[in-house]
Amino acid sequence: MNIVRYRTRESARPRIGLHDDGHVAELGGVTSLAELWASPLADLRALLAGGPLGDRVPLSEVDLLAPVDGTTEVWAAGVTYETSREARVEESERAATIYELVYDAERPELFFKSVPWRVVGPGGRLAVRADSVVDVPEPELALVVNRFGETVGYTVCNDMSSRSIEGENPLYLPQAKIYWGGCGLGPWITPVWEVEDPYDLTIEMTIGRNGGREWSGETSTARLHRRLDELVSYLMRGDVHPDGVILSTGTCLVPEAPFTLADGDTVEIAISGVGVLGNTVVRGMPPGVNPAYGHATEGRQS
Ligand code: DO4
Ligand code: MG
Repeated sequence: MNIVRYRTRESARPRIGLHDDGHVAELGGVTSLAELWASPLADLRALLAGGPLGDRVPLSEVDLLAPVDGTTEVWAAGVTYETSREARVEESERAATIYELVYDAERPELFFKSVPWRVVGPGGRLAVRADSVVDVPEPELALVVNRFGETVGYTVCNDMSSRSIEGENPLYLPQAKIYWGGCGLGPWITPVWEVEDPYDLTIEMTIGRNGGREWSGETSTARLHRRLDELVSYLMRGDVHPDGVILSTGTCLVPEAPFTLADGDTVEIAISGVGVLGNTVVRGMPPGVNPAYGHATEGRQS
């Protein structure tokens, strides 16, 4: 069973529901995911077990939205796998040692990644920046953490990254990581009690180009260099997250240079026991995506 944020084809209203066995049913009385993350884990579990459900609708008849809303922020951890440390050292000639230092340090690297309205959901368009030359998707297990710091679920995150901008200077990290179309989440939230061992999940990524397979790789969360609760505890230190928070846990798959994403590529990330997130990639912001006009962007989900 998974928690979904979705729309029916008849109405623009985002709904919260449960997905099971290829069907979706609306969770009565719940209007946002954020309100679910304001409850303790035990109450969430009781609600999902006994909450009033609407009619079951085939999944194919609804549109899944990015599973994040309200003021729930998306954060991410960096250099939590050896592969990521090696990739950053390689791309960052002048500041390579900072990645080695953070890999071994007690305090993890945590960075702000996205506000909900900027997150791209399943099937949506992710982007690479027009002013970047080397870009990769980063397939990551993301934790859904409630306001009390309890991990209540898991989802798939694509932490899109500009390797050329970050590689030029690590102080450019926010520009390499936070931009229109730079964060994918979905397809839903799998409750924590449905995943037996989060340290034994397979993560697969396939990048398609011109109808063929351009790159693919597979790894496991068993290779994580940090404990998940340790990452959460640092995120909750000295801060509050009243609507909960999503914490992406870092990448272990980095397509080797000179690979770079191209306009029209597809990216599919599958995490065993959690779900599959599929998106297409555009280069730059398409015409019409202009916040100055108060326009909803592709990434804007509600
Ligand atoms: O240090 C920069 C970001 C690293 C990152 O996003 C990752 O390891 O997944
Ligand atoms: Mg990352």
